[in-house]
Amino acid sequence: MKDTQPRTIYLKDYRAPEYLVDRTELTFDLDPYATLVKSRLSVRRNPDANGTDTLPALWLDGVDLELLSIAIDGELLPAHRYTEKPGGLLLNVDKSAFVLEVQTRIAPEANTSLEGLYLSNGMYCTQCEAEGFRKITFYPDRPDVMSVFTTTIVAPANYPVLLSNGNKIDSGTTADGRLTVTWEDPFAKPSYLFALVAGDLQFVEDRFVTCSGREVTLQLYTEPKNIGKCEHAMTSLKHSMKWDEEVYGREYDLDIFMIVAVDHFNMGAMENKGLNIFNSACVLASPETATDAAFQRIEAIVAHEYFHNWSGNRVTCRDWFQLSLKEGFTVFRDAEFSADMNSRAVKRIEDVTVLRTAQFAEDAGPMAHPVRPDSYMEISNFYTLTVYEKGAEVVRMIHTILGADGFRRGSDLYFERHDGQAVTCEDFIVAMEDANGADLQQFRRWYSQAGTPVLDVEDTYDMETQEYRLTIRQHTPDSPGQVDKLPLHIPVSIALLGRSGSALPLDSSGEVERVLHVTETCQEFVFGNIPERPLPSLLRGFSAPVKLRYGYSVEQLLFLMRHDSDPFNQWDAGQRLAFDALSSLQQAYRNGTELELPESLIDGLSAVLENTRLDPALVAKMLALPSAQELTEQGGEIDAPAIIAARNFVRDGVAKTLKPQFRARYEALNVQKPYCPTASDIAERSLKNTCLSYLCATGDQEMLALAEAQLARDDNMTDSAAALAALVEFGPADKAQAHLDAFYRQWQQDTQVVETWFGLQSSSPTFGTLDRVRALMQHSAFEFKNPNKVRAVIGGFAMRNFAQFHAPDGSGYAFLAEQVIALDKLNPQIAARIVTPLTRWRKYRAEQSTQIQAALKTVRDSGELSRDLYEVVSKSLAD
Ligand code: B3K
Ligand code: ZN
Repeated sequence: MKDTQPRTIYLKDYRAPEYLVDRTELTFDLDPYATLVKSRLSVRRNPDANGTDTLPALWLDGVDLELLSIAIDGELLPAHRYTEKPGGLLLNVDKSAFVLEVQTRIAPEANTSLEGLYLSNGMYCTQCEAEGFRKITFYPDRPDVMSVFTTTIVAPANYPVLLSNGNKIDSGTTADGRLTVTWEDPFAKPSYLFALVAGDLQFVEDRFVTCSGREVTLQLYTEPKNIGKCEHAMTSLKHSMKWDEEVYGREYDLDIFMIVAVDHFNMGAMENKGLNIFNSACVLASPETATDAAFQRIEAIVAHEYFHNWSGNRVTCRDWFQLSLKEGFTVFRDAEFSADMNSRAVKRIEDVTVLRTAQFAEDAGPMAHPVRPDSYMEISNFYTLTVYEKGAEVVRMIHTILGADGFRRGSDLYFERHDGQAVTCEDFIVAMEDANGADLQQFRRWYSQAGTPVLDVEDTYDMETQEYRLTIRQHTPDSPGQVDKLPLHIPVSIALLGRSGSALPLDSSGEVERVLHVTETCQEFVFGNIPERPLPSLLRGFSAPVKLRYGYSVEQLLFLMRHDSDPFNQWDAGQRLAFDALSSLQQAYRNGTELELPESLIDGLSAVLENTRLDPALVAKMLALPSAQELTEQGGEIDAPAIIAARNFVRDGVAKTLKPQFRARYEALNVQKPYCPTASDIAERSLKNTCLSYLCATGDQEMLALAEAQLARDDNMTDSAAALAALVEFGPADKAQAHLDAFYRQWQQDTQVVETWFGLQSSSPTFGTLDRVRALMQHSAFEFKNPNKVRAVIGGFAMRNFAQFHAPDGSGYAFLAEQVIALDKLNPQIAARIVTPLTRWRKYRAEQSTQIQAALKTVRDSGELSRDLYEVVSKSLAD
């Protein structure tokens, strides 16, 4: 642990930049160990900076750079004019406008943090968000300094593809035979959107004609071996471009849009202006190698990065506290896009599952922070589920409050008013208010208060007056640094179901669904002319990111599962039923009493399984029991063995009891047809494979043979991976190993499939033991410096293998601590993320809690930690 703590940065300390950079001209002379970077910056005093007439010193951020020279207006600066400090350079300035020239040397080959300029399989690439540009050259590396960039790249002839942002304006060969290309991006941008790529790449090309008739060239670059895996991303890109024109009126602005796939990448993708860089796993797909989930993820991420061109690039963030301004909004945009392209209900269910499983846990843990954080030590730690997913829910609530047309008026005004600016979440809300004459004063608290609000709902019905009353209480729990929270403005969408199952009219217009605006700590809503005691369908479509409590009986939940016209609530009723049953079973397990199958749940699932009118994808979602991870969010102390025992008991019971129905639906859906990633085909495969998994859970040889036959058919990765996963989880270990070996032999040349293969083993609750995980780390295809491999093997075990990670001897925790310590030396961002399961120690029962805390302390005491890891570990251990 460090003796001196990293500095905490506060939102309240924000100051406008002292200097602006109108133009940034860069030249890169590429070399793995000694890349020369020359920058020529047109600097001027910021007229809006608060300050005196005397010229302040100019601060330039810079990390891991070798400074070669500095000149102002062509004159080399003597050493007394500047001071090199940790994290940058302070320059004495005697003019209010000047040209600053800086030369630095960097070593991309030595850069394992994958931030700044680095090499991936011999390809040069960059990642600058949030603060990676300072690893390339000295610069005011903050998003409110926006500049027009020109970039020249010089490279040996074995790097024929040289890319940067904007339009290519020049290319040629130097006297010594090296290649040179110059790019210019006419749109002023912050340094975090800068990108450079150089390699021996191939590309596929397409075109898109925008709504105003301009033709845009679309190019997708990969290593030659992957060139056959680009079609889906290209199609997704064209769909995204069209959707953004139709739904938001946003047209693309450059003549070219490029995407590059790289194997070494810290996250999914990056929206660099005109030159998006993607993690290969989030862009490359073919039916033989990618699952349906991968196809849908690619469509969503391509859309997300493309949408950033407006929500993030044309209008960017003033400072990093405003990150959700671009991320929350863009996640909302991509979610709506995916909902329009696929099943809206299923997309919503998937997003809410992530939110309730992981974001709620974050909001209740030591790193809890508001959607707009007040402080941070390391901004990379704030690319969180709260900023992204809860941020998107906040935008969704604005959409619900203002309606689709009002929201569009607001977004039009926001883009028009702030085009070319670096702005704040407040500016976004003000645009929404101004365009609609709306008052979102109280709503703003969603940006500043952390924690998941809890709504307690009670109701009464008076047969005589035909009045139905709903009483809603809201409460937001304390979180680190925040107590006594104020009531929020919460839109709660509701309907009232009558005995027949249909929704009762709420007023004379026949309206059957209404958004209640909950703004008080305790509030009553009265509905007149309700002819019978209704059953409320609450928080329809999950209209707010809250925990809602209402004392539904088992019968009422079964009724909602059958009749609710809101598919989300239909699904959620089944989840509540399962949650209740599983929590009673956990209690029984602890008491040592015999476990009994919950008949009502079986009845509910049986009805769902036989309902051929429902979207098969929704049926698959309704059949899935809450994951072990979701069950940890039930409240109370987490008892890992009890969760596992209860869940396995119900799963096996459901499998055995409903085996004939699972078999029938499996057979009906198991038809041979060419693979197509359409919503309806994806839906059918998801139900088919859900049935297969239950069938294999019976352990019955005949059922395992169905999976073997499906694996042998081998015509698409969705079916192959599902069959293999079922065999690995439920079949005998020796056979599982044989299938895994054969699968590896077949796919060893394909990086993405090998990653799937790793993940499938390390996350298997039966097969993925710690010994096997350690063995996987010794496999020739495992690479500690590659985040995808680390996420697949170590992340698969620690984050998706609840049973093995929580082995009673604590070995899983000690293993994770050991890996985190090693990773921190190479890649702090990945280390700080993968440590997450250890940060939740307080939630577990006594012995586990002590073991997890001890593992975390091992990390803390292991020596000097990166700023990233220090922040997470110290906050998690703080009293
Ligand atoms: N904006 C990037 C995330 C950058 C993360 C930096 N640590 C990807 C995205 O959200 O679109
Ligand atoms: Zn984003």
